[in-house]
Amino acid sequence: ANEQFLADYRPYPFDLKQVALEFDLAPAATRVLAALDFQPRESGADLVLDGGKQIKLLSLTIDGAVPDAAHVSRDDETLTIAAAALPSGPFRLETEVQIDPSANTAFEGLYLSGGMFCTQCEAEGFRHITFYPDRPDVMTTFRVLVRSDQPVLLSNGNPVRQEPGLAEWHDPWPKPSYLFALVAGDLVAVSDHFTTRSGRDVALNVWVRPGDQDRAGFAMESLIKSMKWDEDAYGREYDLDVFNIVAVDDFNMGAMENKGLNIFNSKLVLASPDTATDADYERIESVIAHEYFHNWTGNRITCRDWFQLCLKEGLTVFRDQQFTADMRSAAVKRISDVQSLRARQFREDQGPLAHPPRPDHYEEINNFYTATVYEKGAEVIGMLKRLVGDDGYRKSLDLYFQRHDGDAATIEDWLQVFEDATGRDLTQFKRWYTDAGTPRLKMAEDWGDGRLTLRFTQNTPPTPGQPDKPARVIPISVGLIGPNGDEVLPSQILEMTEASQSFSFDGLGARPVVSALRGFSAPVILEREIDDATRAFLLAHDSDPFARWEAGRDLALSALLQLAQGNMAGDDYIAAIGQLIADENADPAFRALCLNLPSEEEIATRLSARGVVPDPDAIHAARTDLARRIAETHEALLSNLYRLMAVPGAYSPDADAAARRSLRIAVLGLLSRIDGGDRAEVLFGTAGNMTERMAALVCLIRRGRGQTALRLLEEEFGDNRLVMDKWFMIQPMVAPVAESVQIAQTLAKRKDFDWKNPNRFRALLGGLAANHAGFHRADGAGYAFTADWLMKMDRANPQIAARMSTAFETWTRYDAGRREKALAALQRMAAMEGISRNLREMVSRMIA
Ligand code: B3K
Ligand code: ZN
Repeated sequence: ANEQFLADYRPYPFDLKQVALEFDLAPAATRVLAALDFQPRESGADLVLDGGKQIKLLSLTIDGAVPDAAHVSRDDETLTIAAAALPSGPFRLETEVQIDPSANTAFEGLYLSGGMFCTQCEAEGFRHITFYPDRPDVMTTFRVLVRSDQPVLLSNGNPVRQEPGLAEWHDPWPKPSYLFALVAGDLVAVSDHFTTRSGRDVALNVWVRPGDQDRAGFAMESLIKSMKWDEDAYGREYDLDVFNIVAVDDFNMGAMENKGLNIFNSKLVLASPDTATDADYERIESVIAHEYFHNWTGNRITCRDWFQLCLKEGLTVFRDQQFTADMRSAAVKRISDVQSLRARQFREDQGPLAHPPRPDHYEEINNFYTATVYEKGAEVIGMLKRLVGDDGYRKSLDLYFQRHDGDAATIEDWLQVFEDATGRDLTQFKRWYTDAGTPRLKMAEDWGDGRLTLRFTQNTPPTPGQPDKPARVIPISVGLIGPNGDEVLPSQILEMTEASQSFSFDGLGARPVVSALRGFSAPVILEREIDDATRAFLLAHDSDPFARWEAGRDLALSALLQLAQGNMAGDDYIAAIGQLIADENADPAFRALCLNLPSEEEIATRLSARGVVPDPDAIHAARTDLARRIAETHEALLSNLYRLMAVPGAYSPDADAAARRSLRIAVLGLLSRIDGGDRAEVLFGTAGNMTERMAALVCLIRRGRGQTALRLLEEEFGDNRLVMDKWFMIQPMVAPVAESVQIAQTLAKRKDFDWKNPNRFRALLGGLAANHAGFHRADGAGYAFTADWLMKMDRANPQIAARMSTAFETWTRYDAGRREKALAALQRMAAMEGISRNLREMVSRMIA
C-alpha cells in the first residue's frame, strides 16, 4: 500500500523561487515547458519531482546543460535527479514534456470538457501536467504563457499580454501548485466590477458557453455580495486586478478556488427560474462565496500538508455558513446545516469510514474530502467560537491572518493563535481534531428545593483504529423555561470537560423545562429522558429556533421509531404539528422544516444508534403512514395554507419568496398523499418555475402518475444538461421500492446517459442510493447494480467511483441477508483487476 503518515512530514529540501510555464495546447499532444528556479535548503539532497507515467519527457536541462543520464531516474510516480548532478547553489531546471488532455477521463490535471481545455489540480493533479514538487508547502510565483487557437485563454493572477493565439498571465502571490489553473475555450463573459474598500478596482467575469449568458447573472450577484461580506465580516480584501469564474460541464466536484481563476461545475453557476430550483440558487450563492472566501482561508494561508485539509475547508465552510446566515434566515440555515451534518457526517462517523477531522494517515487524499473534514471541521470552529466568545474569535482571526499570511500552516498553528489571542489552553479541545466519532451526551435532571441539577455523561464509541476516547470539551448551551412557557434563564454555555459532570441552578420557583444543546452547540448525540408532552411543550414555547425545531423532530422520530417497529404511535406529533401549521407568526421556512419528516435514512441511523437493526421496508411504510395521517387529520388547515402560500407575481429567488414556496411544497407533499396527486398535477402544468415543477413531479411520481410530466419535461429540456440531470436523478430516487432498480437499469441504457460526465453519473447512481429502501432492497439488486457501475467508472474516473462507493458505508447495520449481499458486492469490487488506489482504499476500509 501507499500509506502516507502525518508523523512522517519533512520540509521539502529546496526552495522554489519562481516558476515560468509555457503551454502549447493541442487536444492530444500538448507541450509544456517549465522553468523552475530552485535554491537548495540543505546540501546533498536529491531533487525528487512528482510526475506520472503518462507524461512524456522530451528534454531536461539544469542551468542549460543536459545532466548525465545516470543521474536522472523515473518510476511510476516520480522523477529524481541525483544530488551529484545538482549545483550547490541556486539553479534552473528546465523540462519540456508532452501530455494528452484528450485521453484524460479522470478529469484531474489538464483535460477537455466539451472541446474546452481546463484544469483541476487539487489535490495532486499538477503532477499530471509537468514534473514538479506537487505538495502544498512548496509555494512560489507563477508566470504562464498559453498558446492556443481557442478564443479565450485564462490563467491565475493578472493578465500581462493578450494577443490572438497567445496570452500571458502573472500571479504575484506565491502559491502551491494545487491552486494552478488554466482555461482555453470558446467562452463569453458576464462582466461587472467591484471596488474594494481601499479603492482597488477589480474586473469580475463569469465565463460561460455562448448562449448561457442569461443564466450567469445570479452567480455574479453572489460574487459581489461575497466580496463585500468578507470585507465587512473579516476585514479581508481581494488582492488582484481581476477575478474570473469559469463554468465547465465535466467536473469531479462542485468548484475549485484556484487563485484568481475559480473553476466551477456548471450546475453551481447557471441558473434561471425555469431551470433551477430555490435550493439550486441558495447553493450557488453559498458555493460562490465558499470559493471566494478561500482566497484568504486556503490561498493566502494554505495548508502545510494534506493532513491539514480541514484547516482551510472547515474554516471556509464555517465562513460560508455565516455568510448564508447573514444573507438569509440564520435560524433556518442553522437547522439545515445540522440536518445535513447528521445525514452525512454522523452517518460517516458511525460506520467503517469514520476518521478524525484531521486524519493522521491515508492512501489516497482525494478520499478525504469528506463531510467530516468539511462539515465537522466547521462545527469544531463553531464550538471554538462559542467557547472564546465573539470578541475572542475576532481577535484570534485577526491574529491568524496577520501571523500566517503567506504560510502553509497547520492545525497546531491555528490553535496556537487562539491560545495566544485569548489566553485559553486548548490542549483538550484539540481532541476534536484528532479523535473520530460522535460523542453521546446523556443528560439527567434532579429537582428539589428550588434547585435544578443537570448531570451530564459523555461517551464516544470506538472508531476504526481508535478504541479509547478520552473526554472532550463540550460546550452545552442551556436555557430554562418556566411552566407558563416564559424563559426563566436565557441561554448560557455550560463547559463540560469531564466524562461526567453536574451543573446546578438555584433559586427557582417552580421546576423548569430544560432546553438543552440550543443552537446545536456541539456535534454530539444528546440522549435525555423526556416524554412526548415535554417535547410538545418545547415545540410550542422554546425561544431558541433550533431547539424548538429539534423538539418537533424528536417527537416525529419517536413516533416513527415506534411505527417502524410495528407499534402504534404518532398522535402526539400529529396534534403538536397542527398548532405549528396554524401559527401564522412563525417563519414559513421554519414551519416547512418542521413539517418535513425525517428521511428514511435518518430513521435507520437513529434505530441503529440504539442497537436496533433497521428494516428499510418497515421504515418506508412507517413514514408513508405518518405523512398520510398528518394530511388526513389536518386536511382543511393544510389546503388553506396551500392556497395562502402561493407566491404571486414573477419568480424571484430571494429568501422570503423561497420560504413561502418551501412551506407550500411541504404542504403539497402531505396533501398529495390523500388527493391522489391532483394538486400536484395542476401545479406542474401551471408553475412557471422549476422549484414548484420539481416538487410537483416528485409527488406525481410517488403517486405512480409521473409519466406525462416526465415526458413533457424531456420534450422541453432534452438538450439542457442540468435539467436532464434532475430528470435522471428523481426517477430512481422517488420510484416505488419494487421498481427503483429496474428504473435505474432502464435509464442507464439511454443514449443520453453520458456516464463519463460526473453530473450525469451522480444523478443516476446517487438517485438510486438516495432511495433508502430501493438501494437496500432485500434481494441485493441495488447493491449489484451500483457495484457494476462503480467498477466501470473506476476505469475512467477513480475519484468519482470512490466517492460514490460511500453508498455502501452503512452496510454493516442491516440484517444478515442484506449484509451478505452488500459484502458480496464489496468483495467483487475489491477483486477487480486494475482497481484504482482510490476505490481500493474505500472498499478495503468498508470491508475491514
Ligand atoms: N478545494 C476544492 C475541492 C477539491 C477536491 C479535490 N478532490 C473545493 C472546495 O472545497 O472549495
Ligand atoms: Zn473548500
